[in-house]
Amino acid sequence: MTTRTTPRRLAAATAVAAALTAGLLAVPATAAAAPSPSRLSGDFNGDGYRDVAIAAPAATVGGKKWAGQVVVTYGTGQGLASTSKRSVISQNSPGVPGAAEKGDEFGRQIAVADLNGDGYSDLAVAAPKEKAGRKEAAGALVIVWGSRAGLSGATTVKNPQPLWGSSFGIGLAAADFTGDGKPDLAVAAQSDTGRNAYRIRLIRGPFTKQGRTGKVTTYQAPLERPGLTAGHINGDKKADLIVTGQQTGKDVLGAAVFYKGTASGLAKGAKLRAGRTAAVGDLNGDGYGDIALGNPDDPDEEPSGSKGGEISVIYGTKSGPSKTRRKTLTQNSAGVPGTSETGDNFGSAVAIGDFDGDRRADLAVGVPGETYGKDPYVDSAGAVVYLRGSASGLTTAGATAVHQDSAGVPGTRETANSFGEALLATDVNGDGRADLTIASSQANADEGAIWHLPGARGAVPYSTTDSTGFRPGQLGLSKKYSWFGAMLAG
Ligand SMILES: [Ca+2]
Ligand SMILES: [Ca+2]
Ligand SMILES: [Ca+2]
Ligand SMILES: [Ca+2]
Repeated sequence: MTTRTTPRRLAAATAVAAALTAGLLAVPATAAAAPSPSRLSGDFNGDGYRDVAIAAPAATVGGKKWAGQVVVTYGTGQGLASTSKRSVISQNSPGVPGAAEKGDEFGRQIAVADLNGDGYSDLAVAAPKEKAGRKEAAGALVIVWGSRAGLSGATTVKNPQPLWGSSFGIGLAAADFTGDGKPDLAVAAQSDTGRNAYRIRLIRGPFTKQGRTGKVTTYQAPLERPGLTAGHINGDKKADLIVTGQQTGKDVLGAAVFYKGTASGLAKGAKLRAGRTAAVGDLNGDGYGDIALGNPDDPDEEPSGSKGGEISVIYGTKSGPSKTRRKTLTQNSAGVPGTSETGDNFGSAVAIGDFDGDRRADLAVGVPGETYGKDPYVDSAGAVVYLRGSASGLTTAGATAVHQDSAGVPGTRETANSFGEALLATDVNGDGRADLTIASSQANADEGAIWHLPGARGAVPYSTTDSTGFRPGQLGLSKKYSWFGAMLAG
C-alpha cells in the first residue's frame, strides 16, 4: 500500500473546564456597561462559547504562495454551527504587522491564552519562515488580540535573536508556566550553535498591545525540531511543558522530554516515552494531568516506532510524570479498534477532553492512514479512535472508531481523505462535554476539510445528529491546497 507522508505537527489539546453557567441579569437602569468577557480559555470574543482557530500555513494570500492564513470560527450554543461567524487573518489583514510574502508560513504554529489579561483569549501565530531584514526564515511571532468583536489587531512579539534560518516559532505553546497568573509563551527556534541545535525561549507575560513582554529566558532544546505542548502534570498552578522532537545526533524521531514549570522558569525533567505528538488531560480523574504521546511512524521511518503507530500514556503525579505508571497501546492491543498496518499513522494526532461528560477525560487518536476494504480499496481514508478515561486510567472498554461513513459524520470515506490528521478537544457549545474538531489538509483532493463532532453520552461519544463539516471555501479561504487544518487551537 501507499504510505502517505503526513506533515509533522502537534495537535493542540485543551483540558475541559466546567460548563459555563449563563444567567440572566437584570440590568440596572443607570448602567449600560458592556457584558464582561467569559474569561474562558479559547473564547476570543468573550461570549461564553469557545471558538476554534484553524491554520492554513500554505495558503496563497494576495497572490503570494505559502504566505499563510488562519481562520477563526466562533462557537455558539449549537457548536460550530455558523460558517459566517468567522475571522480570516493574514499578515495582510488590517492591524496585523508585516505583509503576506511568499513562503512566510503564517499559521505554521498557533497557540491560545489571554496574554494581556483583559479577559479575552488571544491567538499567538508564528510565521517561522518570515524574513527579518535580509535574514531569510528568521521567523516572526504575533499576538492577535481577542475582543468583544472577536479577534482584531495584532502586536509583534520581539524575536530575541533573528538569525538566518532560525525559524523562530517552529514550536509554540502558551500557558502560565511560572504560576503568577499571567500566561507566558514558550517558543522554539533554531540556534546558531550548530546546524541542528535548537533553543526554547520562555517569554514571560504579561504581553501588551504596545509590544512589551516580561523577562525572556533561553534554554538549549533537548531535541531537534522541537514541538511544544503545555499542560498541568504535577497538580500545582504552574503549567508544565512537554517537548517532542528528534533526538540530537540520531536519525531517530519520537523522543519526548518533560519540563516542570517553576516560579523561576522551566526545569528540565525526565525523558518520556517516544512520541512526536502530545496532549495533556486528567484521564483517571485524580487531579493530575496525564500525558498522551503519539508515535505514528513505522519502524522503517522511525526505529523507536511500531508498525502502524502507537500511543503512550504517562500518568501525572505530585512529583511529575510517573516513572512506573505508563502504558503503550497500538491498534493490535486488545480492545483497540482496528489492526496495526504499515502506514496507518495511529497517533499522528492526539487530543484529550471529556467527550462523554463523565468527568474523566478521554483520548482521541488520529489514524489518518487507516485504509478500508479490498473492493473497493479505500486507501488512507482515515479514522479517529476514541479511548475512554476511567478511575483506573485509560481503558479500552467502550473504545470506538469513527470514520466518514460512521453515523452522523458528514461526507463519505474516500481515498486519501486522511480524516484524523489533526485534532482539537474543546467544549465549544458550553454543555460541559468536550467537542472534537478533526482536520485533514488532504481531504477532497488536497483542498482540506474540518469536521466538528460535539461530545455526547452513550455508546458513541459524539452527537450523531449535530456533527458538522466545513470546507475551506465555506470559511472564505481558497479551495487550493493550503495545508488547511495543519494546526488547530481553541
Ligand atoms: Ca466565543
Ligand atoms: Ca486578551
Ligand atoms: Ca491523572
Ligand atoms: Ca470521559
